[in-house]
Amino acid sequence: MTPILFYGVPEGCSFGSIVALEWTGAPYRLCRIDMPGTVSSNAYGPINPVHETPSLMLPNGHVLSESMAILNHIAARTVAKGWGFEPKSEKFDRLNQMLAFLNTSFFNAFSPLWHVVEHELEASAKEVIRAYGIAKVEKAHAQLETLLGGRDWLVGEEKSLADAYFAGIARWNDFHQAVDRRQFPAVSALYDRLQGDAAMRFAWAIEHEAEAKTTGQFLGHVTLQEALGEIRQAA
Ligand SMILES: N[C@@H](CCC(=O)N[C@@H](CS)C(=O)NCC(=O)O)C(=O)O
Repeated sequence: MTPILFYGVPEGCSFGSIVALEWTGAPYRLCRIDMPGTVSSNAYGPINPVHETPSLMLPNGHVLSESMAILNHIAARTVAKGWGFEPKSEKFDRLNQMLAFLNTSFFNAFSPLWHVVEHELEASAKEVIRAYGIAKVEKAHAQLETLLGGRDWLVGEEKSLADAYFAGIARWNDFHQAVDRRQFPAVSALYDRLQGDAAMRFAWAIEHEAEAKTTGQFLGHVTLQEALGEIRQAA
């Protein structure tokens, strides 16, 4: 069976997994999951019991969740193409380090800002939580600037799956109007460099239901019901 990526909209961190699938070039399908509606529904439970996106249905019908696990799964299968690295190599460690930083410090820095958007709160509470969130986002950007050390890409001399994941989260800064990214020149340059990438434009178009031109092997969308049917059949 061709893998299916369950991606969340709007503004999902699944964006990086879509870009990773495009870059690495294996055939895949997509299943669109609205948040918070469909993702919290009972129907989605068999896909991911913790009700989050992304999730990836594998060729054997088993489902893998967590961005880090999905990106490492994709990387491990595309070592020959240069997307993954030999387990005892420096680049293997570096990719894991960057993915871990992005998945914890960078991702979580935005949590207070999402909380303000997603919950009804007193204006004074909103102000305090938003200020806390902005401070966290600023700190995470400063840390990433240090980790980049003036390099063009997060891992090595070429773009990697960490850059794909970065792009999907870094855009939340624009959504929340948190910090001026230009304060962090290497992070800002990385973000801008990625905007011109065909897979980034594809992922954006998919999310916005615009005309999307694959440069990988995207084979189309399936509904959640169709995906569940395939998973049941494979069990
Ligand atoms: N640790 C998980 C976090 C996934 C996560 O929080 N996904 C969000 C979208 S970025 C989600 O599905 N939220 C559910 C909701 O909004 O109800 C991962 O890295 O994949």
